Amino acid sequence: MVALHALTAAFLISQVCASAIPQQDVTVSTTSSVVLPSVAARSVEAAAAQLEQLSSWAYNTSTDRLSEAKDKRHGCTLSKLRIRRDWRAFSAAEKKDYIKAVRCLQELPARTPAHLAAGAKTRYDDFLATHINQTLNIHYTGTFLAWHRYFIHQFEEALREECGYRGNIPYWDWPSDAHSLEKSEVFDGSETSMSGNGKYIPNQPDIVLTMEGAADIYLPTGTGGGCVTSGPFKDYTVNLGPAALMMPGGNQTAMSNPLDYNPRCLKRDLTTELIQRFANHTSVMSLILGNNKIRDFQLVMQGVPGTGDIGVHGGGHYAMGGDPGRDVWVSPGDPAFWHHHGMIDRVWWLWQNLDRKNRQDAIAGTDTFLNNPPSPNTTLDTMVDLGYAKGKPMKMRDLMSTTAGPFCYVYL
Ligand SMILES: *[C@@H]1O[C@H](CO)[C@@H](O)[C@H](O)[C@H]1NC(C)=O
Ligand SMILES: *[C@@H]1O[C@H](CO)[C@@H](O)[C@H](O)[C@H]1NC(C)=O
Ligand SMILES: *[C@@H]1O[C@H](CO)[C@@H](O)[C@H](O)[C@H]1NC(C)=O
Ligand SMILES: *[C@@H]1O[C@H](CO)[C@@H](O)[C@H](O)[C@H]1NC(C)=O
Ligand SMILES: *[C@@H]1O[C@H](CO)[C@@H](O)[C@H](O)[C@H]1NC(C)=O
Ligand SMILES: [Cu+2]
Repeated sequence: MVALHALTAAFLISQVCASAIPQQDVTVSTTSSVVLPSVAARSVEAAAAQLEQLSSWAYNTSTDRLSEAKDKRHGCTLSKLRIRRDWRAFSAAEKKDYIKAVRCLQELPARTPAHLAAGAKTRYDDFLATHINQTLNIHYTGTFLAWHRYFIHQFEEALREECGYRGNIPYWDWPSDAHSLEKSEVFDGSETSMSGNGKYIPNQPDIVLTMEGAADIYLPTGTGGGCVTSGPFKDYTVNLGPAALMMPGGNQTAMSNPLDYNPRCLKRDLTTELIQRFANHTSVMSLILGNNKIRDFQLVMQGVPGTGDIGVHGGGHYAMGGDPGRDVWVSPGDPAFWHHHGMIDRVWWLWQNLDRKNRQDAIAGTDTFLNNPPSPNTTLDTMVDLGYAKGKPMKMRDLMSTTAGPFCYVYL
């Protein structure tokens, strides 16, 4: 296995040009007369309206293309098209079906051989083990977006094929929760949430993300910190990790082998401020409209090292807080991971739709975390392999479109 402890984020900064990324306008050619925004609105309300418009436009163009048979490769047709929706748009019964299926995966036996990951006990853990095993090859790489697109798709397939789920995976619309994560339908602790906050631990010092050659990033702690106390995942155990868990006060915790068995409660530390700071409506719109090149788009989304910004991707993860929310490697161990990455995938989809010709197959980066150690450029022929989680190894080329098969979904 790769050197797990290499990820202190300390060695990373030297690899990246941390200079400001120019904000450019997007020119959009559309058959309809709709005028799309080209610059993110500074007010949160106006940016929210922009996101709504863009979302509606992307949905319309995607479905129009399908009805015109432009995307019918591998048999994706309008009648087969799946529609992924905001968790808020799920009915209570739909939410319960999804939660039931996730819990089912957490009870089915693992397929990962014990000698490869002794801690993988359940089918859910198979996904977690794959993510831990490949962390340094799927973040800050050319594969980041497509790998996670395939990963959540296969998770959805597992829910459907192995647990009888009939719906689609949801997304968590972070910016709409920027006023209060405690009241978010994803995290409110009710029977229809992904469980709520951790038990409150007072006086927790900040989280500190350290990077050599760059100022430390201080992230506030939240309103929880301990074990999750309510909702469907109250008694769920996280079996693997930690690998690089950021602790209040600046320490990191890790197992010598994070694939070993280490059962413990799910901890959360809901931190609304991190959504306000890094994943508000303006952040989302400026990410989408201000970055024409895939290199910039994916880097800004994950946080440009050295700028103090952790991006919408980091914002969502650290806002859940706790264990494994603050551990990049083990983050799929939090059952809200899939909601978060649904939104990540949606934002990429929105960005791609603005200029399909140039963005559909755009890839930048290499196969290693910030190209450390140096590795080949990622290309459309690079293989993505989810190990014992689910699905065959796939070429990047087949993971770039959500509607050209094998995928057949859009976001609403
Ligand atoms: C998308 O289509 C619907 C229904 O035809 C229409 O009401 C809406 O305005 C369209 N959205 C955009 C942004 O064009
Ligand atoms: C981890 O990755 C290696 C190299 O690709 C692979 O041989 C091994 O089976 C993987 N282990 C798990 C648990 O997926
Ligand atoms: C961090 O770890 C050191 C060494 O184990 C320990 O002395 C210190 O108390 C820890 N700090 C916090 C805030 O937990
Ligand atoms: C929204 O997020 C951006 C960073 O993405 C930040 O600069 C800005 O201050 C945030 N806005 C508010 C109102 O917090
Ligand atoms: C890899 O990508 C970089 C940046 O686009 C480019 O300069 C370089 O020539 C590429 N290397 C190879 C071997 O294609
Ligand atoms: Cu990941």
